Amino acid sequence: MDMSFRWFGKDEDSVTLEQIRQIPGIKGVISALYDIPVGEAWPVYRIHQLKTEVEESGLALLGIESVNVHDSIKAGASDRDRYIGNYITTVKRLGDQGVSLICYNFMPVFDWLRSDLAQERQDGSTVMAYRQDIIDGINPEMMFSQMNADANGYLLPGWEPDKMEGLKALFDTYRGVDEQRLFENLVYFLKAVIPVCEEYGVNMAIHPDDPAWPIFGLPRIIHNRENIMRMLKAVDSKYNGLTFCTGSLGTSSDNDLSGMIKELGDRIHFVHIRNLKIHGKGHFEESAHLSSDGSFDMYAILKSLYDIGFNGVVRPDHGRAIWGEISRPGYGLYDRALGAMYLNGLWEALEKSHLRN
Ligand code: CS2
Ligand code: MN
Repeated sequence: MDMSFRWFGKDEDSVTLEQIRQIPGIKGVISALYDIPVGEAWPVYRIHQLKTEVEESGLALLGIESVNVHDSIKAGASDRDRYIGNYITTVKRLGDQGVSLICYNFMPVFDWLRSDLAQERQDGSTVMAYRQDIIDGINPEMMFSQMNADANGYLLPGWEPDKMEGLKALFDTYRGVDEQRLFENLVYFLKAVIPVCEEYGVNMAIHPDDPAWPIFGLPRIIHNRENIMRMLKAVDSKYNGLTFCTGSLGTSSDNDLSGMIKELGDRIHFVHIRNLKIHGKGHFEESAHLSSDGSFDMYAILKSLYDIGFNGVVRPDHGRAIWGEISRPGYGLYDRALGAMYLNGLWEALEKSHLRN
């Protein structure tokens, strides 16, 4: 297992590569070229620059999160082939430079959603939280304003304020796109991209929907055992895999996280680990990684990964805001570093108890 840390680049992150390097056990970072508009091919020199910058700090570029998929591809619009062509160019260029992991998602229009980016807990820390009744009473435009106002000045992927202007048109492109159509559009995309991944040695790892159900009337199709298996079977190549994100799949108590890990096996290329405190259906808050702080059994999750022989890339996911740190919501240094240490500790115990038995 390679422990990694997400890094948004030196202009966009409050956390530096030097700080990340001092977290014990971290082998590398997960990053992206955040300023390249979605749908454009990534320039070779920019990929090279990113990789060099990371390597010069003593870390490795372990993967990209995300090479985002243009909405024309997701909606199956008439210009999708052009964007798929650009995507393939990016895959080839990343593969050429030794990057072998791409995380992406297939959520229409938005990325992850929370009703509160800084809910205060009893100990004075703040966490991101979700309440369906609040989301039900809000429209996407209001949501944009709220998420951006509360993001400490950072841009949240999927919630770029300029998107708001074209939002109506964007929703219109999805008219008639139900779950089945969205699935077909995903398969169309994968059938074009996966053969290139096979040739260039690049694993595609789709990120599950967060939360694990449709929002704002838009379909979502990657959030439970059945629809993930269906996706993996539709393009049955090892390179067509999954980012197993506990905090996304775990928003629904119907998902048995440990059981899913065992079933998905070697199609899991990337793991995001965080814990949630589930208060009820459609109501949760993020918590510290420690099992007893939330609703998930972290030991069981790591043990399942250990049992399937997982040797891919892991990262701590969203953390709490603690010790007065101001950062991009969910992506401060302190709580994610604590998370990484805890996960490393569980992993060490698993390895050593296995050796002893
Ligand atoms: C991430 C997602 O911050 C997060 O919760 O897990 O934003 C993730 O990067 C994207 O969905 C992947 O495309
Ligand atoms: Mn995630």
